[in-house]
Amino acid sequence: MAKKTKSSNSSDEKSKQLENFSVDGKDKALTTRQGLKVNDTNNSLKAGARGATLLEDFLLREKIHNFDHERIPERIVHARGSAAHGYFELYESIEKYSKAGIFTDTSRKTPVFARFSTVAGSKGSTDLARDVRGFAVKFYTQEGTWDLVGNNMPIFFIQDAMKFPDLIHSVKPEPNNEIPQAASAHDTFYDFISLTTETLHNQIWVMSDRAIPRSLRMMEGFGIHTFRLINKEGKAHFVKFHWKPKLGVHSVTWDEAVKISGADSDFHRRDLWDAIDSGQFPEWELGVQIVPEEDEHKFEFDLLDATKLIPEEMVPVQLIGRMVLNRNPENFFAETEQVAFLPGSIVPGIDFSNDPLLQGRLFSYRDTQLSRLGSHNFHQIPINRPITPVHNNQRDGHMQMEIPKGQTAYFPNTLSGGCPYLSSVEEGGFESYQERIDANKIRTRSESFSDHFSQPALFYRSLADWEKKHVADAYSFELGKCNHAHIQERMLWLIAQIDDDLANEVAENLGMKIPEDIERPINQAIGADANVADHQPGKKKIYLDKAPTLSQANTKFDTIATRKIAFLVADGFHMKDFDQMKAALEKENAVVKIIAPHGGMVTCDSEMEHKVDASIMTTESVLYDAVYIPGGKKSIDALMKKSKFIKFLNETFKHCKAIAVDNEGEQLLDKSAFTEYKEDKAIFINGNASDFISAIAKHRNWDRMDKTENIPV
Ligand code: HDD
Repeated sequence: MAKKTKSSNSSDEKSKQLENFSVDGKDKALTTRQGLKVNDTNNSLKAGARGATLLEDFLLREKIHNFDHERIPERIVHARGSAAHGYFELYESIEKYSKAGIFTDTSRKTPVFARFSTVAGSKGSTDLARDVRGFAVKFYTQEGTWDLVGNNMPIFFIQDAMKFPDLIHSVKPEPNNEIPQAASAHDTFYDFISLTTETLHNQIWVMSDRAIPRSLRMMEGFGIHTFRLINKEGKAHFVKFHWKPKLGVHSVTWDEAVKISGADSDFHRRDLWDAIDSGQFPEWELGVQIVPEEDEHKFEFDLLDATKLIPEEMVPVQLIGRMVLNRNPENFFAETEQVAFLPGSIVPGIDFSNDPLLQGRLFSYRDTQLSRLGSHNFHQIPINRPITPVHNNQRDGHMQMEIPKGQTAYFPNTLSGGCPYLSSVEEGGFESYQERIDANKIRTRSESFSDHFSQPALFYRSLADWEKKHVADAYSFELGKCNHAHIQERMLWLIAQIDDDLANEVAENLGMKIPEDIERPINQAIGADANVADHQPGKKKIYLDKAPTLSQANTKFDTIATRKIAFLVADGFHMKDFDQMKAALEKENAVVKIIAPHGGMVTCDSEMEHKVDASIMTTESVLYDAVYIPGGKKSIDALMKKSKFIKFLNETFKHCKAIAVDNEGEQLLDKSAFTEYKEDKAIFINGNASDFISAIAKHRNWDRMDKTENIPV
């Protein structure tokens, strides 16, 4: 679809609404919560300077009392998250599919609040855990709030919400010893996975690089479920939602993830905050895959099965608008911690499908907010308020913030003129899609959900060789952490249903054999026993040989904007080299960071001082996308004296990143563990900046992988 050209509304009603609730203590007197001005918040009231503290000290009691109750229960999943405000704007109306204002009115800039999260880890765990990432977007539309609560992977582990507690209990720390934190590499998870084979598709995605994103700004988002779009005539189309990041889809290696978690467990949170703070606003395009209802059963998989994706090669993603995140929260707790997303929050023009996973979610989110936010009035918390008027007869309860007027709290009524009144569909009143259902009440799993292997196999076949290697390494790490051989063996057999080479490589790394068969039925949990033999490559169930759009090798590599480039310097570095490279990189909106043997200032060969961004003692190579070393004998001699600079270089090489050096900088390469590989195509010695920039834009030079095995870091 053509990009929108005309300018959009600048009014951001949500920011204005939040401003009404914002409090700023700048140039204000300190007070109690009762508004009483305080003249001493440093000492408790005592019976004499050295006497006992007095119970009457209401200032002490209020301050400590409040402090004691500042924490609320963390989210039961997705506890660790980071969020930002922004807007969504439509390129062109898709009114033939949906009557939703957000999908028909191109003059709007709809305020949004997006929260990204890991799933398994506690609130204080690390950003770079190997995990799915939550991708939740709250659209404050003029017809009410729409919450699109997705993930960064297009499918989910399970098909029926009934299995969610089991899935989460299996991946969270084990109940006897609360180990491990923020990790799926343990027995209970793979015990459950190997007995519930519908999980294998999302599970292999978690073994891929998708689970360790370079940045929250460099990952896709998916609504996962099949939803419905409803147009003005009441006609429905099935739809799947996609978020396509402007910066492409890029990941770190597992070795980087392990080290980043130690060097900066807030890596993603800081990256998102800094990008917005510096005006490098993260951006995604919203895409839709549209399926006419009459085509519902044309696929080899069931659209209601959340463990299946629709390959873009079968139904293209139409890009219909963009989301730009351009404002950091004012207060983490008030906004990011208290935001409550509800998949059940929809607007006219959008509706649900009978996906059993979605159906269960429609209950759970509202329910969980009660224990998390403490009141059914959580929607009155500023960040959760719609920008549209709220009038109904729902009343009272803890923390009721509004003062309803009038004598009635019921409908119908005469005493309030029948108000708040009902709205017709034409006036914007919501009408559920009238889907015809002709079935018996039954507790079962649809036979159409029983293919658990074709799509994981398709995903794996579609990966580039370097991605496949990362999957094999990930399985070897994860299953290597399991202590029960029978669980490892089950998993090896199941992986062999996806790909023999993969299973053989993992089995070799585990020092195990792939069993001939495993105890059946596999799916004790759901009774079905998907006959895996049907799903070997080449068998009837395979509908695509490959789906190239699933591979990160086919993402965008057209920018180095916001990439962080480490400049390794010491006193006496060549100003000319430094200036030229810095100017070239910053012209492309990359971020240059000066790393020196010490903090404070570092002086170049023109006797000018430069502020050091990080001393080598406080930073690691894994926090940067590439390295540059300007010349200057004195500087290079000083760097050579610190082994950590050599380690920094060796790791940068090992992680297949670009390296550029000028003049005497080459001497540092000569001290590295990869001197024999100086001809590598992503190493530039007195090269030109544009080649270095192109190499950085390629994210990693994966051709180098076979040379990195012996790099000792
Ligand atoms: Fe969920 C939170 C995404 C399945 C029940 N979920 C939560 C969040 C995201 C998702 C992004 C964090 C929202 C935030 O930032 O506050 N969840 C998903 C996706 C799913 C999914 C994409 C499958 C397609 N979830 C799922 C199921 C259930 C839940 C099947 C229950 C039956 N999810 C919850 C929850 C959470 C939640 C327990 C915990 C915190 C919250 O709701 O607000 O209700």
